[in-house]
Amino acid sequence: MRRYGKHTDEDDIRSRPNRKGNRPRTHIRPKHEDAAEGLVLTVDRGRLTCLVEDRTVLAMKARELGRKAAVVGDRVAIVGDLSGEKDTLARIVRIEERTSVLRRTADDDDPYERVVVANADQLAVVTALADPEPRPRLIDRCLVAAYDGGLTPLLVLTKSDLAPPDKLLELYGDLDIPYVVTSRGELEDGTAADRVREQLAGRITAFVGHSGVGKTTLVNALVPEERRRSTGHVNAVTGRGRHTTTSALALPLAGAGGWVVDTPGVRSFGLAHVDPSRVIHAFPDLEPGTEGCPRACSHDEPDCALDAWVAEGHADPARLYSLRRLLATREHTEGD
Ligand SMILES: Nc1nc2c(ncn2[C@@H]2O[C@H](COP(=O)(O)OP(=O)(O)OP(=O)(O)O)[C@@H](O)[C@H]2O)c(=O)[nH]1
Ligand SMILES: [Mg+2]
Ligand SMILES: [Zn+2]
Repeated sequence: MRRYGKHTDEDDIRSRPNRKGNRPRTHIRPKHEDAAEGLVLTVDRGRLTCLVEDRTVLAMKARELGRKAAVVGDRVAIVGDLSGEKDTLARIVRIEERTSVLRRTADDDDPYERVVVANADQLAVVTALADPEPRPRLIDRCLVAAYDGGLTPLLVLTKSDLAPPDKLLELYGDLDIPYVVTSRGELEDGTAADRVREQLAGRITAFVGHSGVGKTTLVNALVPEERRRSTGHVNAVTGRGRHTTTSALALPLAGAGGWVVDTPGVRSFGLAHVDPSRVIHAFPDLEPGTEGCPRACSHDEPDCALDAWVAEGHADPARLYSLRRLLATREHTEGD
């Protein structure tokens, strides 16, 4: 009998106790102990599409949740009609604690922060090598948001049929971020999807980036059509006749498992909410060097202890340079 090791874990996942749910609701229970578990797949004007067992159920927020908003990726407790049939509407009565939050503000002076995706563990920062031109400042800002929110970044450089990736890769080399480069031809022969999929297996990955970089094209290459159809994609046609994504959508990856979350293109990525001490967690080689820093050090001021730490040979100066470049990106308002 197998007791320990990898296979046991997988068996455990498969044999998870049956979730409660789908029981008819006879009266309102104050604690909703009969609620089912749902996963928010997409949100459209107050209507949330949730995955409950193997059905997609349309739901709205219960009044008792107050101002708290459920976002894509949220695990929720859901009650009411869970049949998933047409014209039914269930209610979300609780949002479970999040393991991560990807946040942005509209710009840096905007105190109103929104959660883009909950519970993702990886952030794919998608950048076209041309059309539209790459904007390193926006990449830097996405990276800071990832580090701040507890997501590990992945660089996805698209449209290498239009321009080479070398300059950009050099800029990010010292950050040790995994990357994938894709092109039109590789999208068509399936190799792009295969390589990207390797980086996504078993993880929840949010795709972010400027409009038109190819996020949806890539997601479509990763997720078979019938899966996409069952969740219903939301998009609109731009003034120039191109389809653009208007709300975030989570889609399951077949085979290796995991989820991808396609999101609408962003112009900027406001970082008003970011705390430098959370960002430095992503630099384990530098973090111990901050012990000698003054309180609330910005890590980019004369008394910062990191200069001495690096001068003593504990870490690579290029890493400190990269960290400071990322932290400095918070001081600029626009995204490029
Ligand atoms: N040449 C080239 N074009 C690509 C590639 N990938 C995507 N495109 C094209 O780029 C355009 C935009 O692609 P989308 O996937 O809609 O971009 P998006 O990032 O989802 O855009 P938004 O939804 O507006 O944020 C489409 O016309 C795609 O066909 C690529 O590798 N090479
Ligand atoms: Mg899109
Ligand atoms: Zn410091």
